[in-house]
Amino acid sequence: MTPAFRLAVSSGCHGARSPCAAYAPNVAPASRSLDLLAAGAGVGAAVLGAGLGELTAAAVAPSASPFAVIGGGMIDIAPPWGKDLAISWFGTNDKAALLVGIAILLLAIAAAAGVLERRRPPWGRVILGGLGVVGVIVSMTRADADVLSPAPSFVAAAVAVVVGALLIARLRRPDAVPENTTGPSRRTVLVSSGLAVVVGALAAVGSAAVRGGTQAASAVRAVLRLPTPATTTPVPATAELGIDGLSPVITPSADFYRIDTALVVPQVDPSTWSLRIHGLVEEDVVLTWDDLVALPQRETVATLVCVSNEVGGDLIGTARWLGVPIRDLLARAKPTADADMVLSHSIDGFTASTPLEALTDERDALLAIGMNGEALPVEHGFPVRMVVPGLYGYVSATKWVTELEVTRYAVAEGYWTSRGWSARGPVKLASRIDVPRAGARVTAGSTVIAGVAWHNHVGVSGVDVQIDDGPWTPAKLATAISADTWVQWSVPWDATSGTHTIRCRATSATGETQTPQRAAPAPDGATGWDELTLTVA
Ligand SMILES: Nc1nc2c(c(=O)[nH]1)N[C@H]1C(S)=C(S)[C@@H](COP(=O)(O)O)O[C@H]1N2
Ligand SMILES: [Mo]
Repeated sequence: MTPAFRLAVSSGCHGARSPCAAYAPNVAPASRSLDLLAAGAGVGAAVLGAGLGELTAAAVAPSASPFAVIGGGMIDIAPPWGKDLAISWFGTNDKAALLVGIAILLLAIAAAAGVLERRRPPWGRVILGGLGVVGVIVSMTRADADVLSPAPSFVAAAVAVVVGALLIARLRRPDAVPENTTGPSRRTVLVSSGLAVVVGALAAVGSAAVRGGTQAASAVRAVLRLPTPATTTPVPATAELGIDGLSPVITPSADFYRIDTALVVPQVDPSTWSLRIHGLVEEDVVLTWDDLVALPQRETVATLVCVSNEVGGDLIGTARWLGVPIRDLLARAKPTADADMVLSHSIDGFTASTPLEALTDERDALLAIGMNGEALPVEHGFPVRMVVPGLYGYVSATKWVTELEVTRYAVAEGYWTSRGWSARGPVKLASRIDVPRAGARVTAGSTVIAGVAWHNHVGVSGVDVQIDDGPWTPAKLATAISADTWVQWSVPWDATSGTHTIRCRATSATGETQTPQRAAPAPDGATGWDELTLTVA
């Protein structure tokens, strides 16, 4: 007979429906020290579960790590302002911040579940198990889910529930009553919980090692030979002003900003990759990697910018892209006359809505396989992504692309459009001050102000700089590589001591001058002049 049952009988309650038999004996006595131990046991069980879940993921379902699944689900359901806030607070570290946030939240829930499990079993188990069920369901609904996807979340939850229940049951033994603070059960629970945390952490570290060994895409990428381009875009020597601290006109791939919804970078093997063009077309087209690399390749230079880029922000870069014009591929499929949009699909479920016209007009919209002379870095879309001059990334630059669905704006929308962002996203005219850096030490005397300006696929005709309330001074422009790229600019400055505010504004090739009107990035890109206040010594 369990102590609980004996208690129930001796207190005179009978029958399964009797409220005191069902609940009262289950309520453990209040005790701060026992609650603390129970919270610790909850945390131990959760860390062990999470660690073994990560290990399972690394071994059998790389994209279904419980953390990635919960985080991915949160990214997908987050309100648009949430994404905005995350990017403005954490920039390209937004994913790390999300994972840390999830870890803290899960630990708090696990501690609370532990306390509850001691006081009112089985509610602690129900909460941990419930989290597991959510993980399993979300893992099965992700775009890249397969049969093994639920396994990591299932393992994590099962371990957490069983270990948590076993540990906390010990805290309900007769020797663990509040009055007895030295009973063996307490010690067992304390030591076991600590051990669970250590083993869980080791499993998590181990999973990173296992993952490193199975990064399928980077291994394939390392030995891949790219075809030589049939046509290239020259980069004039005068495109680079050679000023210290000024963004280089071509951004090294390692410094190129990364923005996407993928917590675990998709691992796509070129040998199994294919692109399907379908929808409002006369002919469905399927293209394999071998088909793609056999086509004449073009190397272009284009600036890519994120719609979330704030005034003065760094979510922008310029690269040499190698690929095939999307126009030629669409010509094979022959879009029907009623089509006005191409919804590109990534293997991870992300979608972008690109105006059909931007993919069929004269611009170099590419299905790209190379970046700066190498295969695409895995996090920049390996093996194949889109790059469309003139449009923000969220409506055009689909990474790990596998499908072009020819459709209409009236019937389909892209990932960010369904979250409140504009359906079409032409890049706005903008300019940024790079030199001097904010907070830099500037001494009085002759120095230089420099930066970059862009109006993708339109071109920049001039940049003016204003110091304090002085006149606008035209900057010297470097040679633009093309209308699809940003351009460097500079002006000499005879800095006088004191505090100064520097502003810049660009004028586009069509004569439009940047508006001073400040607008937030949502829903279609920020506007306003970049401005820097500094003290000259
Ligand atoms: N598959 C996928 N592709 C994507 C995204 C994404 O979330 N998933 N984000 C887009 C956005 S918002 C931008 S700004 C660019 C960024 O490309 P980069 O990371 O190579 O700089 O990728 C685009 N392509
Ligand atoms: Mo973006």
